[in-house]
Amino acid sequence: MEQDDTMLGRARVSDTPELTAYYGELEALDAGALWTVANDIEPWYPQPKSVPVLWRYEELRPLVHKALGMVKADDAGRRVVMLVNPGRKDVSAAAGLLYTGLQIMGPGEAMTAHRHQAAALRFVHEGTGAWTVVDGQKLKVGPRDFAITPNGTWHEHGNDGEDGPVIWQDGLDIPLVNALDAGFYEVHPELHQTPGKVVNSSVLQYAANLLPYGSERWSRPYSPLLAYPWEPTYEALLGLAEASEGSPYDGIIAEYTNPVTGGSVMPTMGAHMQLLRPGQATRAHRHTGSVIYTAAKGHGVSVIAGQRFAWRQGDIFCVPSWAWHEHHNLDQSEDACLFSFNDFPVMRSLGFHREEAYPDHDGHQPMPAATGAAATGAAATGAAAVPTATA
Ligand code: GTQ
Repeated sequence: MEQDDTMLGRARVSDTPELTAYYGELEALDAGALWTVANDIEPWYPQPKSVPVLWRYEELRPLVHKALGMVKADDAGRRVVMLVNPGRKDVSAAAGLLYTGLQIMGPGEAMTAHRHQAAALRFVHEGTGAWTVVDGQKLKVGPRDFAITPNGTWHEHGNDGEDGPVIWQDGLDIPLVNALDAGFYEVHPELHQTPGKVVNSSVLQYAANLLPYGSERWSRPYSPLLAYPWEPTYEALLGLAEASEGSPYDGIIAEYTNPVTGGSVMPTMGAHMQLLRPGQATRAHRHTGSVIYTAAKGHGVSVIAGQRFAWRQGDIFCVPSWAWHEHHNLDQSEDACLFSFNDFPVMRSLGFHREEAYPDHDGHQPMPAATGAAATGAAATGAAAVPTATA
């Protein structure tokens, strides 16, 4: 049955002069009548303010570079161009309660150390000299590597490459932490940590599906492995593609995990890498939780809430909570890979996780025209026809 707000059991009180006066009396006492807002604050299903958006790397990159010349790292703290969802400007979110941005560091630059309640993660777009020190562990990261900065850990970053700037993408749960009024921030008393001698020590310890001696004593709520290099990740996806069908909604998808628990890398944010086979078109589904995607390899189209977004390597796009979405690899010979991060751990731990399959059209949303009107100026248009084949 279609549900609407005129139903019995839903608020449906019409204004009268007496009621309007009454609402004024309540307001004067910092109170209000529930039935005037009930249908808004208890929607039938999620009503995100976030809209689907695609940010083109090609368009952002020159502006990210521009900041390098205009703002000193020491003055900016972090030199980052944020990606702001038109519906979430008030909280600086890219979607839902997730923040993302592109951080640029010039050759030889180093940022000071700080720590905060918000958790962070990094996905490297370009440059070979990036390093980060997280709780005293120096990590070197290159293109398509993924790294985490769990909440409360001291961290500082830099670029010791000689061949140009590093651009990496930051993902943080800042809007979530602020929504819960739980934010704290501290600058390191010495401005820098003293890193341990062994670079990438957690990567060296947690290799090849082996849990090292002593790992049973790891009791922190985040992964002891702090960086996940691209090469073994891609190898694993290729193996998975050979050995399994994968997900009808996401293709060959795997979650970056805490090796000790098998759970998400951090308590508030999870991350995945997925591979779409050549020509693959996934079925549409929707779920609670917001997702920020980055095209790590190849090119394709995603249909999000009925709108078409064409992406290529480096582009970033978001799927708001409960929005239908499906992904298409447009290339008939090359695979495509999408990195993504999400707030699923929060949804799961609070019992808010829900998911459903798109019921019609063989699991696909009606395909919008390639050059149709887009919801936001950043929406992609103009891609080639989407194949219907699935692997
Ligand atoms: O690297 O610590 O993009 O604290 C935003 C806030 C990066 C960071 C951001 C941050 C950081």
